[in-house]
Amino acid sequence: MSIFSKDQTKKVVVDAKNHGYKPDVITFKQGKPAQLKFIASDNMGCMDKINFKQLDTKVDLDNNNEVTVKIPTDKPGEYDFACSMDMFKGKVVVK
Ligand SMILES: [Cu+2]
Repeated sequence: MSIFSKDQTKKVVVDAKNHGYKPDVITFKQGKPAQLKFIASDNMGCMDKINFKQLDTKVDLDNNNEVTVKIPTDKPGEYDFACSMDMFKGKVVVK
């Protein structure tokens, strides 16, 4: 699901379920503001934390219903994210 707000920010909602992220590949346009919104679920296990390696960003979904992560779109790139055990993975593509 994509949501565009007034300032043209593209927001993509990512379901963080027990067995992976939906969607697990998210594409944004270079130069347009971009955000990911993670929705937590019950019984998250190791998915209660998300690690964006290249962005040096860690997200804590524990006790939260949703967390928003800003994605830099100033240049093209790929940013991986994964659960705290590096089992479940997703990818953000800026192009
Ligand atoms: Cu895991």
